[in-house]
This record gives sequence, structure tokens and C-alpha cells, in this order.
Amino acid sequence: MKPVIVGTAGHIDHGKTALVKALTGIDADRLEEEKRRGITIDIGFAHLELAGPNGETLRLGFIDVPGHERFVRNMLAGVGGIDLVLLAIAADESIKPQTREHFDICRLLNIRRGITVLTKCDLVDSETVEVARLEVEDFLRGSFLDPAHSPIVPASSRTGAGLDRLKQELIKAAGEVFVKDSGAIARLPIDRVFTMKGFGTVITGTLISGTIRKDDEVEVFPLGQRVRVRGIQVHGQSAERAAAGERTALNLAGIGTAELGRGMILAPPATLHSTNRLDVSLSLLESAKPLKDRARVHVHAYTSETMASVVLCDGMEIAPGQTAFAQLRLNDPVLLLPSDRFIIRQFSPVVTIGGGGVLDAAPLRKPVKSTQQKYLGILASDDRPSTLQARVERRGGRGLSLAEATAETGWRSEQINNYLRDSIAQGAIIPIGDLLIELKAIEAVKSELESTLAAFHQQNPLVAGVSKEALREAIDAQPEVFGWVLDSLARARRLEIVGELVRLAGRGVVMRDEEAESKQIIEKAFASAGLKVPALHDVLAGLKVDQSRAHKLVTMLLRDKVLVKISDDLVFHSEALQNLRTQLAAEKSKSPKMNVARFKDLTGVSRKYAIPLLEYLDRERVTRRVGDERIIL
Ligand SMILES: Nc1nc2c(ncn2[C@@H]2O[C@H](COP(=O)(O)OP(=O)(O)O)[C@@H](O)[C@H]2O)c(=O)[nH]1
Ligand SMILES: [Mg+2]
Repeated sequence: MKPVIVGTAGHIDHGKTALVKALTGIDADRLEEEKRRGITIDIGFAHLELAGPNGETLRLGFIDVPGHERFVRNMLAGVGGIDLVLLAIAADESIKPQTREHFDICRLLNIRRGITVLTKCDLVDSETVEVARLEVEDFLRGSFLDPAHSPIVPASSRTGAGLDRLKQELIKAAGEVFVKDSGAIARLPIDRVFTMKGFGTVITGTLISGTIRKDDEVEVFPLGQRVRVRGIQVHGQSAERAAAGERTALNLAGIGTAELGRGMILAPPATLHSTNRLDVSLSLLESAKPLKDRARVHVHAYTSETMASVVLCDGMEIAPGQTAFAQLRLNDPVLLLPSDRFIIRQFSPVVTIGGGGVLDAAPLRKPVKSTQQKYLGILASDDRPSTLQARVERRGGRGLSLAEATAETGWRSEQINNYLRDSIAQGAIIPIGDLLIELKAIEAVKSELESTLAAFHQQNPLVAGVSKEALREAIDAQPEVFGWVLDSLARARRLEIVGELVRLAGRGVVMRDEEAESKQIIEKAFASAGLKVPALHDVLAGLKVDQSRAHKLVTMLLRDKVLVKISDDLVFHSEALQNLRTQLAAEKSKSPKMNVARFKDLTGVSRKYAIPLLEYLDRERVTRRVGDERIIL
């Protein structure tokens, strides 16, 4: 079963609704007012199954649109998801304003296939039909409906003439239509919302991509609310799932009709984002006036409609018939993705003036001006691997996560990995965990890291290295990227990682003679003092080196755990502390209890040293304080 959506287009009273009825038996004018006034106001629906060229069933969903110029916005809500257009042109009237406007809209929306029907042929003689045909051929030449490859079928809904041929042409065209991707992420633009007795809230729409199953949870964009799909109907029949290209009705649990409306889109929860800014390629119709930078326009995409200002990427205006890059700043957020098409209409009077394709629905707040044109040019190429690579590139050392790549493109992660396979194999893009980063950005992080280290060694010749933590803070990169670069530099032996310290390869501590000598003096002073240590500043005062160097030497001794600092101004040699531990272990066999007095007797130190030492021992879990006493552990 191949689902194909057929939309009508054409001027009012050119027989669109009658044609749909003649083909399907269904009157698409469903509103009471439409029936009473005999005109189509809103979009209407019908369906028909036909045997396809290679035995498959073609399931045609028809969207019949209003031709009246006042209802073009309703026409726009219907035409967004169609695969095939039936352009109705009455043989007795030929081309009229909405013939042109609807045709322009179809072209701007990139609709690729269609059939032109010369309707109401029973009202005119065959010569008039031929004259109309010639006019119409001229009108269509060079377009997607060029008579060289798209049929023009004279027909009459009243007499039935030409309808068989029309069905044959429909089968042929529908057979050639490119099927929408039911494996992609699901998106369903809502075109109707109503309550059905016994069911509750029902919405309808054309599923433009993906698959929705019964009991799925979906998010309503841009509301952000999550709802459950309680039931599904496809073309009026209950179904377990709806696939891309099908006319779909969903019975939704957890939301009322008042909260929903035409223009909202359903998609899987927490996967995509709606946006107020779209970078686009915008084409202006030949018939339009020049469009100035910052102009206010109406924007239509799928079933949604909002206002926007057009901010041109370059230049002051777009000339009629020209295409340019621009940013649409929308009044209301929409959920759109690259390659989605849109239409713009003039602020006032409201007529269609142009349209185009979305290039980027997640533009950076502050794009790099000098590279923006080039970036949009790559996106406009529509070559998926290059567009993805450009998206990775613009994120620099920050990288692009797979989840972000999906949100920006609407492609699933398997697709993304697939599109990037070559770039990854060639090393142009490097996957780090969940992040994609371009090689150039990695190289930049590498050299930033190396020059940071070099500068550090330069300024701190007496320090063995920088702590990883301090280095990470100094480098502008994600933690995963930082870690990856660090490891890769270490593997390449460009740097060394010793515990928590990082240093450039071979750049240990450079020490001059008098520094080495001073270091020894400090160490000796403490080693020989045992527990009756001298004041640190007295030791340092007697050195040849200046105070700041002297302090760095102490830092080195502390780092190498030769000296141990147990309180702000008390430093001991580690051997003295080790001896104390041994002494205490021996004391334990006599009695595990130890008070300050016994400790002073044992060690010979004054109270000033005894208290901090005991507290240190508590911290080290050599002793435990119980009331005024300690227990040796
Ligand atoms: N004689 C004749 N009248 C037609 C034909 N098709 C439509 N009509 C009439 O033309 C009027 C407009 O038709 P309708 O289908 O509503 O036009 P729409 O506005 O394009 O949908 C109606 O009164 C129809 O009965 C046709 O093939 N022959
Ligand atoms: Mg109609």
C-alpha cells in the first residue's frame, strides 16, 4: 500500500471540489456553510484506492483547497504535505488570479509532480478547449508541470468525459511519487481539532514523516505538553499505526480541544525543539515588489501561520525573481527542520510574494559574520554529509552532540553516523563519546593546551607541572574533549601525566645550584629537629635564595611529601611523623589510652605542639578522641 497525498489547486469555481467528488464520490465541502454557499472555505478531504502500475495498491488521500482569494491561508494549510497537485483550470475561463497564486505556491513549495486538468469542458466547444490548452501550455512551460513531461487532461465532472484518462494519469504520477520517509522522526502537523462523542479529543493531519503507533507518547509543539495516542485512524479506518504520507486522525488522551489548534505539530517527546529563528533561502516572485531588509511578512509552513521580520544576510533588499539568504524572526515559535518549505505573504495587502526552504532551524545566536554566507551555502547544497560536517565545524571545540545533531536535522543517530562515516574514516571528524568534533578544533585545543603548559613551565621553573583541574579551567573545551586531547598528547609522548600533574615531556623541575642547596638545608633543618621543629620562617630567613623561591622550595617538599604540614605554621619532616606512629603503636600494648600529659611525656614536646599533633593523628586515624582522652587505634 503506497500512500500518496493529492492536493487540488486553482481559481475559485474552476471545478476542484466537483472533480474530487467525480473521482472519489466524496463531497469534500464538509462545512454546513460551504454546502449552503456552494463554495469551499476550508480544506476538505476525500480518499480513493487505485491499483498501481506494478500491482501495489495506491491509497490516494485528497486535500481539496478553497480557491477564493480570501481563503488562500486555508489553502496554504492544506498544501504543505501534498505529493501531487491537480491544477484545475476551467476551459471557459482559462488562467485567473488564483490559478497563478496557487501555482506559484506549488512551485515555491517544491512540489515535484502534478496533473493539469482543463475542467468544465462540456461548457465549451473543442476549439475553445484547444485555445485554453495553448494558453495553459505557455503558462506552464519550464515549470514542474511543463507539458513536455506533465499531462494536461481535458475533463468534465458533469459528463464524466476525460475522467478515465485522468485516473490513468493519476496512477502513473502517484506510482512515481517519492515515498515519504516512515523511518525518520515522526512529525504530524495538525490541520483539524475536534471532539468526537465517546472518544474525546481528536486531531487530524498528514503525517509528513515517521511512524506513530497506538499508545505512543507524543509532544505537542510549540506547547511542550506531552500526550498519549489513545487511538489511530488512517483514512477513516482504525489502525495500530500511521506511517509517513498517510492522512491520520489521532485520539489524544491528556489534553482538551481548547489547548490544541491548527498549526501545532506532534513529534516524539524531548527530541526536537521549536524555534523563533530560521535561517532560510528565500526566493521572491517576479510579480512581487522588492523586499526590504527587516520587512514584516506572513509566514506559512505546513499548517502553521505566523508573522516574521525578514533579516537579510547580506544587502538591503531582495529584487523580484531573486533568491537570497535571510533569517526569519518569527512572532510565534514553530517546529521546522532543514529542507522544510515555507511561503511568505505580504504584510498588506496580503498576497503571496515568495517562499523558500529552511536551511537551519537552530541558528547560533551570534554566528561568525565572515563565514555565515559560506555556511548557509553548504546547507543549501542539501548534500547531507557536507551539511552535517558544516554543523560540526561551526561548533568548534565545543563539538556537536548526537542529540543536538538530531534536533538540528530531524535525522536519527544511525542516519547521522552513516552520513558522517567517510568524514570519520578520513579523520576530518572525530567522535568523542557522544560528541562529534572536527579535527581542526581538536588541533586547536591541542596547541592551546601545549602553549598553556609551556607558559606555565616558563613562569614556574620550580614546579613539576600543572594540576589537571587547573589546566582544564584554563582551556576552552568540553571536559570530554579536554580529556581526550590530554590522553592523545600523552600517548604521543608530547606531555607526561604524573598522578594529578601534567607537564610537557622532559620539562621536569629545573633547579639552580643555590636552590638545590637551599632545598637541602630546609629538609635537613626539619629532619634533624624530630618533633621539636623550628619555625618555618626562621629556617627560610637563613637561606641564600629570596623568599618567593624559598616558598616554592617548601611547596615542592610538601608536594613530594618530604615535609608534612599539619597546621598553618607547623611543618614536620615525614620521617619524624613516621617515628611517632611507630612509637604510638608500641605504647598501645601498654595501654591504648592516651591523654595530653602522657603524650607530652612520651614525645617531649610542649603543649603548643602536642595539641596540633594529636589532632593530626586523629585526622590520620592513628588515634581517636573520646572526651578529653585519645584511644590509640
Ligand atoms: N458544467 C459543468 N459545471 C461544473 C463542472 N465542474 C464544476 N461545475 C460547477 O461549477 C461550480 C463550481 O464548482 P466547484 O467544484 O465548487 O468549484 P471549486 O470552487 O473549484 O471547488 C459548481 O456550480 C459546479 O457544479 C463541470 O465539469 N461542468
Ligand atoms: Mg471548492
